[in-house]
Amino acid sequence: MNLSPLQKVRYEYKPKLPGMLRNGISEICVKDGAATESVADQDKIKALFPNTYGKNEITFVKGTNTSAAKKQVVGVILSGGQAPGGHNVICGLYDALKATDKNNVLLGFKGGPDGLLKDDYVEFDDAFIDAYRNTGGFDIIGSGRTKLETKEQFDIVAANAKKNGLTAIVIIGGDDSNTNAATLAEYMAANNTGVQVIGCPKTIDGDLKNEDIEASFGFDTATKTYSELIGNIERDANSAKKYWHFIKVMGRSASHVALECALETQPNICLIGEEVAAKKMSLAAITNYIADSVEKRGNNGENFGVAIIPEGIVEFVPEFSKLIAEINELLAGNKTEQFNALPDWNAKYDFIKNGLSSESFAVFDILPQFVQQQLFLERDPHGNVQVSLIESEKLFSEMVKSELKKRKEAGTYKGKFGAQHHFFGYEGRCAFPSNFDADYCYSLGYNAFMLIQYGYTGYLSKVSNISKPADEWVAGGMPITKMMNMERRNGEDKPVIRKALVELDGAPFKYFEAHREEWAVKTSFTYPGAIQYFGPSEVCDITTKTLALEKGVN
Ligand code: FBP
Repeated sequence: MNLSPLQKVRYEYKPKLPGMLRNGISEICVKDGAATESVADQDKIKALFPNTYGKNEITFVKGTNTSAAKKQVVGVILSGGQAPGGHNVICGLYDALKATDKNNVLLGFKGGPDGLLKDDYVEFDDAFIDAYRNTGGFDIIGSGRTKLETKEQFDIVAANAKKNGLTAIVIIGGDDSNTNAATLAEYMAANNTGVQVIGCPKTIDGDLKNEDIEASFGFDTATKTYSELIGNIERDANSAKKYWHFIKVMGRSASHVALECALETQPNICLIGEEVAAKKMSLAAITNYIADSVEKRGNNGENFGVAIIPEGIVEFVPEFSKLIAEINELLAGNKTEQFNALPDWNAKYDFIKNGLSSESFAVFDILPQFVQQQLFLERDPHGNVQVSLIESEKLFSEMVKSELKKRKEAGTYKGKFGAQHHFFGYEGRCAFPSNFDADYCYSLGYNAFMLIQYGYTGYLSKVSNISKPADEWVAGGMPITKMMNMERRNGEDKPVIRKALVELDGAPFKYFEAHREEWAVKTSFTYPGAIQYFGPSEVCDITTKTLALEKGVN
């Protein structure tokens, strides 16, 4: 393998463990915490998870290790979208497993949940693991998005687990994957398989968190990577003084990534989906909000700026969600073929006009034609519009352009408007993990093995107090059912982990709200620069602004 200089030296990095896990395996014991309840719908969740519901939170503390000696054969999967640090979760898991007993075995199932279903795995050894320490990506075993939810699937996983002598399975994933982990844990317990299931909180989106899980891994590195790029663009904008940059950032649903990037770079505009939904903002209202900033800055001679748009924004605009729902209906069944057979866009436009309600058609009609057509081009496997493919950064810049034209004609806007568009998503998901993510992920993996060794199942590996230096981190476990509630999915009530959206009364949003009016008019950009791996702590160990504000630390 060709190694870059950074890759070579990152292999040598020794991730930091929480203080209480540093004394060696023989010095780790369990302190029981309080019993837990699900975040909502307690009776229903309890009834669905009779073997794993209501268990105690636990913390690991220094003391004699009282876990029973037992050969462990652990299977691990990476599930869902890539997030920086995934390799280190596996490295931490491997190191704790081998430090406990060198005869223990770690199997990596390939391609996400499919690996468990197809019994497709590799057995890790030192040389294999050493080639992935402190590196980005999920290429060690790959990932996948197959949902593990049916009894048939669980039967197959149980049979493969039995065949390989698995004592535990670790699922490294986001809210959907950890919902699967909870359901699989319950199945394994109900069927006395002896297989424990432990989850690890992953997702760059930052929406898998609660008072115990302070951050999902990957959020730190991904937002620092996007913020570096946004800062560079801000500096370019401030140098050339001729473009407005519309930058969409990943985050399928929640706007945590956009908010963190805004706190790090102080752009002129950042939309927050959760606020758009709470205020029931229309597309026109959002357009006017951005156009006001462009107008004021243009009239001050500053014909440039930066606007951050969260990937999931359009689904938070009530009128747009309604339009999408009507389009899904309009093209249901064989009507897609009928639509596609129409000779040209004019005929299609008439079909749409006749099929939509007058309110939804009014929304459709103000969209730029490329978005109108995009809505009818791309469908997901269920025949629905693929909202994530809508180029919302272009949508808003086009709408702002038309609005500014009107303002120019009315004589209120005197500036010039030229736009550039960017989408930052995949650029950040496989970056070399920051020191924080390298340490946090290694600790999550190491800790996951301690949970296995002490016999827990249906738990999420939990490392908290993470806004402080690693020696003050607290390691333990939280029953996954604590995060669950009932939600409607495909016409059925299902137990799922509740997604943590941006809280509009939370400190990160409040800080942004208090400053955004000034940022909208006055150039206030900040340039975070690249992630630093070596050097003084004040540049190498910067906590995300989100976590710092939530925890009240600077
Ligand atoms: P997870 O929730 O699985 O961590 O994935 C999040 C994410 O990175 C989103 O930000 C993005 O919308 C999506 O994955 C992209 O998915 P894909 O890799 O399938 O294109």
